[in-house]
Order: sequence, then C-alpha cells, then structure tokens
Amino acid sequence: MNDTVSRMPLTVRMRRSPFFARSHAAGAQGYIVYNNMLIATDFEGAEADYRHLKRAVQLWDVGCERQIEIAGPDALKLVQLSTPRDIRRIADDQCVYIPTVDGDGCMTNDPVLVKVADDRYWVSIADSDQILFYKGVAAALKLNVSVFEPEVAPLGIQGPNADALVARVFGEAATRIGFFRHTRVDVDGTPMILARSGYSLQGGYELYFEGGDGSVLWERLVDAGQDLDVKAGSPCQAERVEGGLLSYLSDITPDMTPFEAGLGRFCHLDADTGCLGLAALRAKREPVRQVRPIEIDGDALPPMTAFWPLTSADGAPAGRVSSAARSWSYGLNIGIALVDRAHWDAGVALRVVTSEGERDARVLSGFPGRGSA
Ligand code: THG
Repeated sequence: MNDTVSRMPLTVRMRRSPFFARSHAAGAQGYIVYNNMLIATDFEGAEADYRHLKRAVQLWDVGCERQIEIAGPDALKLVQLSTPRDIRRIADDQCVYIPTVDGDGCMTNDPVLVKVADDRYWVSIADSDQILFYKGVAAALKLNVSVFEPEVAPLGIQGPNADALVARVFGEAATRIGFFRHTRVDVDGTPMILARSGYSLQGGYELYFEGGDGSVLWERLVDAGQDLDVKAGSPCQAERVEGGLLSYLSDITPDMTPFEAGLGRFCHLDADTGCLGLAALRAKREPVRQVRPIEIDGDALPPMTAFWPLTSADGAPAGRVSSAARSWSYGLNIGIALVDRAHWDAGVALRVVTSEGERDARVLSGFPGRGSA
C-alpha cells in the first residue's frame, strides 16, 4: 500500500460503486468525490492516461453519475418541469442532454436523461442534489410519481477500441446503436441498458449496471480486451477541456443560465413545455457573459483550485477561467472561460491571472477537440 492508499477516506458516507474495488486495484493514485461518491483516478499519470484514452479503450467507474429514477403516470411531466429542452416526443431508446433549471432559469444540474420506458426515466446527474428538486415539486404539485435513487452504476467504456470490445462482450448488434441511443444487453442473465454516450469525445458507451458487485463484469471486459489494450481510466480533464465538455460546479455554476453556459440550443422557449424556469429564461435570452474556449500561452499550467480572473489586455475585468489543461495532442493550453460580452469574440487578446503569475491568452473560435479551433 502506498501513501495515498493509506489515506483513503474510511467512512460509509463516502459511497463506493460496484466497480470501485476493481478500478482502485488497477493502480489508481488519486480520488475524486462526486455526488458523495468516491471514484478512483490518475492511473499512469495525466498525460499517459490521456494518450491511452485517445488510442485504445478504457473502463471508467462513473458510478458517481447517480441516477434519479422518476416513475409513474406523471414522470414525463415532472422531468419536463425541470428543463427547458422539449422532451415530450423523444424516442423510446433515446438519451438526451438536458440543462435543468430553477424558477429563475438558473442551472441546477446538466444531466443526461435516459428514457427507460414511457412512464420511467433516469436522470443521470452531475454533482448537485437534484433529487430534492424532483421530490419537492412532486410533493407540492401532488404528482403521481415516485422519485428515488436506484441501485444503478454507470460504467464507461470509452475510446476508439470501445466498439471492438463491446462487440466481443455484448455482441455485434449492440454496436449498431446510434449516438445517444440505447439498447438492452445481457449481463449474466439480467438485461441492462447500454447507451452510446459518455464524457469523452473519443467515442464509446455507458453501461447502466444494475447489481451489487461489478467485479465479474469488469474482469470479463479486461480479459476480452487484452489485445485492444484495455485499461482502467476515469474522466480525463485534458481531453474533456479540449473537447468543450462542461463540468457542473466548475464551468457551470448555479447562478448561470443555460444561455450563459452556451447551452442555448437545448432551450426550447417557444414550446409550452411547462418548464418552471420558462418565463425567466424568456427574459434572459441575451446573455452578457458566455462560456468560451480560450488558448493560454506558455508551458503547462499549475493545477486550478479556484477560478482564475480574466482581464482584457489592458487589465479591465473580462471574466474568469473555470477549467484549464494542457492539451498534449495540440501542444497548447486550453481553458474554458466565462467571458464578458465586450471580450468574447474569437481572436480577442486576454490575460489570465493564474495562481502562479499572469499569462497571455486569446478567445478561440471553437474547442480544438471538436476539430473547429
Ligand atoms: N454520462 C452520464 N451521466 C452524466 C455524465 C455523462 N452525468 C454527469 C455529467 N456527465 C453530466 N454532464 C454532461 C456533459 C456533457 C455530456 C454529457 C453529460 C455530453 N455532451 C455531448 C457533447 O457536448 O458533445 C452531447 C451533447 C448533445 O449534443 O446531446 O455527452 O457523461 N450518463
């Protein structure tokens, strides 16, 4: 046992998923806490994990993406009350990325919604107590639903070799599902939902595992993927920053609207969806600050433990940097920033006040990981 392991939090409050033991045993050197759950991270170092994700396939214990199950005749109505995205006609096998908002149109979470059945949904949440919104609204409106956290733990299978691995373990048919669509696969006799989704831009799947111990499945995936170079991994900061995948409580804070977060394409304000934040959002369509990709000059950056102020070239306040990382593939530092309108056009020169001095920076036209920088 190394030093880090001996300092592992020893308490039942810090929950562990059915995959934690295997993921941890694979050589994790650190932990992340998310939705009161511990996940193992940092296997062979940040750069090695990043490069491996882009070339092979990784198993991610993302059991911390907790599910809120909303079941019953009013299930769709309750989910729709929480989001400006019109979800009234989604397909039976669909997953949808939904900004969720409060009555002021401010973001409470940014989950993936999974349609399990007409009267049964899973809200796969980011790090906030979103379940209280659903319980509170359901009680206040006397809706005919049950709201609870089921025993479901997503397992990410991410990377270019994910298709090959899924074909071997779950069958060729499973690889024919489209992006953000799902199917049922057989896991030791139990049908479980497998979706083509995940918190990376390298392609892959998420298995919504239902069960108490994921070790047998984990080992089966590891054995089947030897020649595909399968390894344990975890959501990769550098890869998700260069791809522009946002992180709630970093890039999206509870004072922000979906428009400020750059998620306006998921707001359907003309439809009478019933979203509780609809009226507020109609008045907040034109943000004065918005999320932007930025490039930050110089060598690799220090780790971020607080927002870094952003200024114009002449020192006027221009916003904040909420995430930053070395993008090794592109040889750049990429940041996700909340930028004031006067400074948010592509090409505008900025300064970042890092924890270790100032750096020059500029607004990019797109995130490099999306092939649009
Ligand atoms: N998968 C599942 N649950 C999750 C996450 C996940 N819950 C927590 C967290 N991640 C929620 N946040 C996100 C952020 C981005 C995406 C998914 C969840 C994402 N975005 C795609 C993109 O931006 O290209 C697709 C968006 C779209 O066009 O629909 O995948 O990762 N189960």
